[in-house]
Amino acid sequence: MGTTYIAIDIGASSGRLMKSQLLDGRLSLEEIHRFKNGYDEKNGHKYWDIDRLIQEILQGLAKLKQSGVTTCHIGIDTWGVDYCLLDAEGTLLRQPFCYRDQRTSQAVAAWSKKLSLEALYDKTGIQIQPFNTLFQLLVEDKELLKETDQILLIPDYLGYVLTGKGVMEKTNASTTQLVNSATGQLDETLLSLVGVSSQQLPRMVEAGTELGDLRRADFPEYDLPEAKVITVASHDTASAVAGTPGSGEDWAFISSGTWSLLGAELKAPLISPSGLAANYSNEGGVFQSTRFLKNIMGLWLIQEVARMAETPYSFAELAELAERENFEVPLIDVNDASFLNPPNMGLAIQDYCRQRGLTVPESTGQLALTIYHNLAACYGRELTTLAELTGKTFQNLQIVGGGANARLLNQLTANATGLTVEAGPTEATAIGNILMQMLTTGEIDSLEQGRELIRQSFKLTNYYPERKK
Ligand code: LRH
Repeated sequence: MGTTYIAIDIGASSGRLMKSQLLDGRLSLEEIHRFKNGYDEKNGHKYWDIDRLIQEILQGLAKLKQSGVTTCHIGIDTWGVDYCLLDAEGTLLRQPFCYRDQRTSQAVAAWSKKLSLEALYDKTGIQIQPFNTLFQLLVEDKELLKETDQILLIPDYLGYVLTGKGVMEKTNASTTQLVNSATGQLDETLLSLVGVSSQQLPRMVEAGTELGDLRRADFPEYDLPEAKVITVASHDTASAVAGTPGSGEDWAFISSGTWSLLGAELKAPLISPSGLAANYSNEGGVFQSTRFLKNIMGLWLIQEVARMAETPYSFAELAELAERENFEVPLIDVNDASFLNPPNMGLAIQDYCRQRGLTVPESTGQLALTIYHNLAACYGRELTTLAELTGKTFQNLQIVGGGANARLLNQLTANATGLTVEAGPTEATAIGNILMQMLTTGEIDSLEQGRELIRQSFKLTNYYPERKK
């Protein structure tokens, strides 16, 4: 029996524990446990229920033990930027804020009085987004910060709960906008400008290091397997790109989930005034690579339309409704700030169109078609910008994540970009998480080998640009 690897992969809308083994040159992948995620609203603010997420992880691990697995390796990845505040006893001081909370709506303006956005981008190479950890810390409760012994990013906090060891994993650290791109270390000036001392942050580690053993005795109410926790690429996007089966130099990617992260893997950061103008990020990737990418509003738009619809449509049904529509689709900017956290996404899109004298999508199908068309159009524009900024000529576009299943969106994307789209795997994030574990245990030797394994193990679907009729 080969080594059993468990990916704990939690995104903004769902979490899962996936089990994998390397058998006869192929990766197996089996879902052990899946659960919903989403922020809670309390006193007008948005928080993650991190205690529930921990219970879900423990339930999943107990299911694994019940199925007969007694030892395994574990890696954890989650969404970026958010963090937990801990006191000297390691107790959580408050449930973590969700990055969509309104508290940072004025933070970028407040920051610009301290240091220009140009200087901030120059130092970090990170896209200016109000929810970056830097801006969240700027508006953080200063009294609570005084009581804070350690600040841990979400996946690092989960690792800390399981093992008692606190670290700051590098790929996710880059999303904080507190890391100096030239040194790869936390930037003391930025830290002092947000009122945090480097003593409050744990040591930084590379993806692919052992964290520690699962402290089973801390969870007597669960029957858990013996496990070694490995720090993987703990930022979900970093794991997703590690789990993207691109080969050669000329591929771009879209990690398509709640967000669409569109970009390319580079050997070094690319920081320039045009990168800032186009708002591209240089996020840290595995093995010192750079994920040069842009956050695009993504399937959040469709998730929110589905959530507010009177009929509980599945995403496949929404796509069918959209395909049946025949109306003049309005051109909208999917990244407009009004779509970040509106109470009702359908109404927000209608208001946007009305204010600009555009055709107003009325039905759920029209709204869905508007979203799909405009996401694809945005991908088309951004790929042109990406090619200009990087000097690359892209041959194909790899789409991974839940959105790799969105047939209509993939076809519209092939049409809008003029590129062959290779879609899949949908579980690229969990797979990237597992590949980093296998690289740490020595079961595979290189990321290239891992990406080749993905091609051998999972079905990928091609979409080709259609000629206009
Ligand atoms: C995607 C993601 C993205 C971040 C956002 C907060 O899940 O990690 O890379 O920018 O969530």
